[in-house]
Amino acid sequence: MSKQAITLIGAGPVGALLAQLLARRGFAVQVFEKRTDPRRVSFVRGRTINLALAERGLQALRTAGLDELALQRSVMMRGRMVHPLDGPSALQRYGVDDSEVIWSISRAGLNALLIDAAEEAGVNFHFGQALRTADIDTQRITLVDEHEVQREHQANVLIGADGAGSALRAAMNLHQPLGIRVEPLGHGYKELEIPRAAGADRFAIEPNALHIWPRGGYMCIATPNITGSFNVTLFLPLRGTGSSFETLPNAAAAGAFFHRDFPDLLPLMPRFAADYDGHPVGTLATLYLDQWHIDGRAVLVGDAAHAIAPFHGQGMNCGFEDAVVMAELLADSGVQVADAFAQFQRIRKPNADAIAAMTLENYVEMRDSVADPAYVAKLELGKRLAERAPQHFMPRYRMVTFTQLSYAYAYERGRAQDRLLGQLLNECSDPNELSLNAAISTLQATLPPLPALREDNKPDPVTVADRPIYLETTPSAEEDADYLLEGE
Ligand code: FAD
Ligand code: E0Q
Repeated sequence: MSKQAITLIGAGPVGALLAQLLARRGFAVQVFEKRTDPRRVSFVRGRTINLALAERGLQALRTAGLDELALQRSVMMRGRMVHPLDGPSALQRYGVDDSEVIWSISRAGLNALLIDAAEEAGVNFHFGQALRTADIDTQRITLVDEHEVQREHQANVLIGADGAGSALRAAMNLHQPLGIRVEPLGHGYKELEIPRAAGADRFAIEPNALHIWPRGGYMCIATPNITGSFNVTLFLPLRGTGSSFETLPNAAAAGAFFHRDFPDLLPLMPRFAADYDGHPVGTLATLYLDQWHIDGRAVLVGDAAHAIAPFHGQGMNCGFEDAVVMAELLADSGVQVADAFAQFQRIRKPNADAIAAMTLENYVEMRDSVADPAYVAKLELGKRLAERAPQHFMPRYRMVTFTQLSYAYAYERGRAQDRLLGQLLNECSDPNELSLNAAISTLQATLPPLPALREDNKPDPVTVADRPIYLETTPSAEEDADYLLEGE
């Protein structure tokens, strides 16, 4: 019996991972990738951005048997190191301890690892082959190489993992409007670098952190590389009379801006001028589609279906979840491909919408709210409730970053928790004055318990959209009551 053939467009992180998972499930997978083989080019400048790998992405890599390899190439980030304009920098831990950390990994390195693994599983890669057109009716696609030499290919099952600017999405949309909506953020980004330091230390600043220089309407971040250097990303409005890429078009103009707003960062970047003038401004947007697939013929995954802003570090993590769900659905032999695609959209779209929304909120929070006393009071009370009533309260950042609870659940639960915090603090503005016991009983009376915790203290995943959001297993009445009896 011949293996079912699948054609994938794009060998980015999501395409390469999905290709491997499908090949391991017995599919014959062909991948067409516009760029040259990332393993053969010695050094690609530009998009050597690091990615923050969190629990969801790591779990997908476990499924693929690649978690250890990925972690070996990563640098642990315990939290956000915030660098204010005046005053000392401070680490805000992401999790409760070192079991809750995220990992900085080079996009290129991770991509190469995924392609190697996919090839080993039997995937056939065709590099330097860009999708030009796709005729959904005849299921024929046209590909072009760098010399514009065309090639045709019959693709009966077509999966687009070709990123935010997806060519397959454009072709599908010609066949049947997908309801594409692009919401530009109005911000762009530029990649800079802190080189590896001389001497034994290697790292010029704390290696085990994601560094943030928040400045209101804009910010810089830096993430560590295993080699000792850091990738720095400047996020800045594209236009406007204030500080923007429009008013700071080149290093000559941007130098003074950095000198004024990032005085501790600028001296760490000896190649600032060359990087600023040499690297393009990337643009950022959120992408929504009503329809991710055309019956059983074509479907979109990862950024091609739902590109989001980068401010929660979840774009790739979300795309990796897509890949696991898609491979599982397609491998179910009792299900028609069209039903698998429909099911995929039904399961994943609410989650993609939720992380898109939470990411935009995280940006505003990071930029503005850290200084807002009402926000800080909520954060503080939330932390205490999470300590004292872990079955009933979990900070949203933790649900998103360190669990596999669905994004849709995290969004909904986060909103309910936030409303409750507002209510509690409304009644009593000083969180130190608030009776924690009373707050806990209100919490328990208002919100159902979180999904049950596994032995490793993490809640079980709630991945399927139509499963009840609140788990069947609830803590016993006695356990519940324990929280009420604990003293302050
Ligand atoms: P892509 O990575 O875009 O890959 C698409 C692939 O398709 C590419 O290889 C491309 O060459 C190929 N392709 C494109 N067009 C064609 C064509 N016509 N024919 C054939 N091939 C084609 N996510 C995180 O999880 N953590 C982070 O910390 C994080 N930080 C980010 C920071 C920034 C500044 C940005 C912009 C994004 C960040 N993201 C992060 C998001 C992450 O980069 C994306 O979600 C992820 O790369 C999506 O993977 P993908 O494989 O779907 O698409
Ligand atoms: C993370 C980890 C590009 C990027 C990636 C990230 C994060 C941020 C700010 C950015 C969010 C946070 N964050 O620190 O709240 O947790 O990935 Cl800008």
